Amino acid sequence: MVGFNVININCTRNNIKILVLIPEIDNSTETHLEYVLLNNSNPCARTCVQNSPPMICRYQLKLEWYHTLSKACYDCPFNSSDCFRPDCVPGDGYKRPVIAVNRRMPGPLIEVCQGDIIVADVTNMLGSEGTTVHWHGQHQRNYPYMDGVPYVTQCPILPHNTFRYTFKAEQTGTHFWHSHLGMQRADGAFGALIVRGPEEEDPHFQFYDYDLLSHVIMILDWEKETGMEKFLAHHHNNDENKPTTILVNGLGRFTEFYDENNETIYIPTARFTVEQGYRYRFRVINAGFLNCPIEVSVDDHTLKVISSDGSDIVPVEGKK
Ligand SMILES: [Cu+2]
Repeated sequence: MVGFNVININCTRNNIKILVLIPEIDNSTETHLEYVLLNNSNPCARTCVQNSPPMICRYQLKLEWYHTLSKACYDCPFNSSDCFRPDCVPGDGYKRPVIAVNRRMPGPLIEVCQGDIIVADVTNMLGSEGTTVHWHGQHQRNYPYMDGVPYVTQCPILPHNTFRYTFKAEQTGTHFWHSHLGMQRADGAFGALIVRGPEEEDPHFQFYDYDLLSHVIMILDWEKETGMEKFLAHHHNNDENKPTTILVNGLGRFTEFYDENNETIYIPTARFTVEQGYRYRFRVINAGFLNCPIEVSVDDHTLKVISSDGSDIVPVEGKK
């Protein structure tokens, strides 16, 4: 049985109000391992082994209005390594407001094993608007108040407040988390949520040699305007909904810059390294908001689709 205990409401810590809902987790048969984060690595990102104890996986997500090519980007794209500095959100090179999570877009990648408990503290630093986070693909059957649907399963998290989401990752597959309020997702408030099971329970395990986090592809239809401006123009003024560009893992090739030799350069694009002769599982997430479906292809390669919307399917070979 899983229930909820409200253990602490509106307590004050560092002047931030915290609302904490902790599910009662039946651990009579399970041992939960907690960890202390010592560096940027997350021990929950591990090989999932059958019958091994679940872990409690903690995350902090800070949503904040931010800007592409901010000062943190230094000389990006003229010095391309500057584009990968901490807190630099390059986008497609066009300067516009974004909602960054932990000053990144996409936000942090969450990678757990089925049965792990995700504890995510979401802090709203947006200034004057509410927010919630929805865990796309998780059914939340025992955790209805953790679904992140504003006004339905929770009140929006108010500015300068933190809400703790606590739930068990039950559905395996390629999922994502995203803001569920207004057009915040369109402006960048999303990230991957990968839930794996043990390889013995994966019906498609024989189809791939590698399943690496570096092969998660997050796609977003990206505009010069904010999501709300684009949506309103499309909805009320017959404006085009087709995007100016598409970001892959937050990077796009759109705005032209000229180097000292007057040659055109762009923001670096996302790169995925593979070695010839191996089969790689790519996990594709369309976080787009005005365009669906989106076609994905890899030049001179075939793609075998083994899973869709978080469910394994009878494999389909992609045709050109
Ligand atoms: Cu969703």
